Amino acid sequence: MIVDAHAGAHLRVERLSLDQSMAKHVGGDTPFGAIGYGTPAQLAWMPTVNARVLSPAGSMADVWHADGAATSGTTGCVRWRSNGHWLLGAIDLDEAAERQGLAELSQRAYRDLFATLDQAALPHLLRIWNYLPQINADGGGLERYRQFNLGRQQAFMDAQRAAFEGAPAACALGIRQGALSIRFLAGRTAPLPVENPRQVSAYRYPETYGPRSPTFSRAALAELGGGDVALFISGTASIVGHETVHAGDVRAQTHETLRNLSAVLTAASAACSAAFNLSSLDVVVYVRHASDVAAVREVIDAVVGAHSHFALRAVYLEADVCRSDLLVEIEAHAVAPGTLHSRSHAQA
Ligand code: 3EB
Repeated sequence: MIVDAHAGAHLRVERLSLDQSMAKHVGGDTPFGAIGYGTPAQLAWMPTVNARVLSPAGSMADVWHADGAATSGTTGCVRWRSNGHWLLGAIDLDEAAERQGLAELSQRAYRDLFATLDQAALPHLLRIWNYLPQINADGGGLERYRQFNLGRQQAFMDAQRAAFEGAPAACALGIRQGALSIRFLAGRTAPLPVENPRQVSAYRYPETYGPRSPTFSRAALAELGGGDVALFISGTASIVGHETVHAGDVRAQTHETLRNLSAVLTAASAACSAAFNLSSLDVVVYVRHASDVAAVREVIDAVVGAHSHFALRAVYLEADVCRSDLLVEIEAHAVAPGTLHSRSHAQA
């Protein structure tokens, strides 16, 4: 019997409106998975990001496609979907119902996340999306984002996962209410982490930002099969070194964030043969104050181009950023043909 060892090995992604993604579902097979922005909460194959969409196109989804039979299951608090090559997972944990504080809940969420990867024999995290209710609120003497960082880093260390160099690409945003929500994508081969030379690595932030540092790399490059390379850029904000710059000025923060995105792109481009550029990124723009959207959009249009893929396909969401002085944060992904350079080459 001839078995096609490559069936399902190629992962693709497309950004669609909610209507377009539902048509994919009804018209044929269920897509491998999706992450919806402001989409209905009950779609099992499309875990939602529970934030208000501020862009005119309304609810959107990043829909992931992979051939081969996908199976769904749960491991602890994780709901997952996998075809044996790739795994998309979702965690939604309500603090009140679970009667656990945010640090403990985050640690448990990540413990179950790693158990899911072990069980599926898909050890490598490509990207994690974290959403915390009331991220900047005090949680008994420690800001809730800092509590999350405590539990997350502890779980990485308990699972003997890289909590510093080699941590996955991620974002962490505040939602008004609801559950602690974590979405993640994993696969068979290790991504190549990328840092931003303009910024101190987040896992090396000084203790003034909390007792345990955030566990993420600025970006990661991953081979998606079919000769494609994905670039996952973590949440990126107006931080230079380790300090927030342009507090109170959303336009200047947007300019600085775009400079940081460009710097990450340059670093990523040196580590692979794929051609990535700013104007072709699929971005999510998180804005703390909905009233700032017009100003953020003006800066993006001026710097990147009003008719760029970046500007036209951007999803704007109302969300709190992890430092109370940050007003805007942008995350991105892109896929292009190419291969990764070896680790030693990338770090040379
Ligand atoms: C920053 O650069 C902004 O805790 O996973 C960005 C991306 C941020 C990911 C995380 C936090 C995280 O520190 C905040």
